[in-house]
Amino acid sequence: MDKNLKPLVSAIQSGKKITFFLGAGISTSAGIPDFRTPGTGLYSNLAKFNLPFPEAVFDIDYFREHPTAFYILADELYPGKFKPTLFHFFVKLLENKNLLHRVYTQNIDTLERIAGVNDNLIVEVHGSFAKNHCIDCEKEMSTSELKAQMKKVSENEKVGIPKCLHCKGYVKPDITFFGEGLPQRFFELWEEDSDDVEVAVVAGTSLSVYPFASLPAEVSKKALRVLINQESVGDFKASRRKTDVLALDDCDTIAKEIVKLLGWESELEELSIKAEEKEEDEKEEEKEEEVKEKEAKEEDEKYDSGTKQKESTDDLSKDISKLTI
Ligand code: CNA
Repeated sequence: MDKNLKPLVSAIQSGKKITFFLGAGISTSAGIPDFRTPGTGLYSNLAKFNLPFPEAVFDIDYFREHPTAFYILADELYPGKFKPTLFHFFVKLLENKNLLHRVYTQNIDTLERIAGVNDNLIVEVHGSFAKNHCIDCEKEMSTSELKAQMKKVSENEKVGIPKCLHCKGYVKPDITFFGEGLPQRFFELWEEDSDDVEVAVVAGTSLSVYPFASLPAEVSKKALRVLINQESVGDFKASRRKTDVLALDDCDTIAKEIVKLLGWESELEELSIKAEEKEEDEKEEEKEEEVKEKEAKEEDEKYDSGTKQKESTDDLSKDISKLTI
């Protein structure tokens, strides 16, 4: 095992900024399967969908005809169910130290944001679940409407398929499918950043989806490149540079080692505790909101039935008065 982390630690200590290139492997310890790990990866577990080929679940042409497979998967993976990993907090810690240049992530789980990394520093190269659009008329649908429609399950369906309120076309979250273009923000920022990468940390990715997979090869020869992954991949395998650092192990384990070498362990722990507290507060607020909504609904219903009762009493007294007259 090659885990010579010293060059990376020295670069961090000398104030060099890190640019991350991330993939599904940094989120597996959160309970989200990656694509390609044999046995546990999503592609090994797609048999239940009877797909013509595994990638079809994220293929725009297949989605147009058969949106259910994607929505069953989306229901399982929808953000909100998962917590950031130690690796995500490591990224956040670097931001706090003003040592984070940018995070290019292929992940659609938004765990970088949930860990608190500033939106401006994140480039979600393959989009995310943050917004949704109709695939026909391109009108936006709010996430609350999308989630409500996913919950509207009819017979024989596991998940509702959201349809556009304007044209009834299928709606999908803005995650980039095979056959779609990448977000403009990616091209703009990579144009700006590509010459400025001092330290490139590539983590948890098989580097097999292009154009993302070619980014590590595009960074300057002067930059230090580090691969943190279970296996050697992409340009690190095909065109390894003399100065490359390969840390072939679990992402969290390596992040822990780096943080230990930097003496930042208590700060990392504090970050995850704070995030946990924040999450609990948010859950508490959500619960309070639900109770308030329920009370307001009950109040409305009481009012409605009171009005109805009054109306029927009024009707009755009218009838009685009619009778007496
Ligand atoms: P991939 O092709 O499944 O590769 C994952 C890589 O990570 C493999 O090389 C694994 O060996 C490695 N790996 C897995 N677990 C660990 C770990 N704990 N520590 C270190 N290495 C590990 O996934 P890529 O990200 O390369 O593929 C790009 C796809 C995956 C993008 O389009 C994503 O949208 C898509 N994806 C995202 C998520 C997510 O958002 N969490 C989940 C699944 C797939």
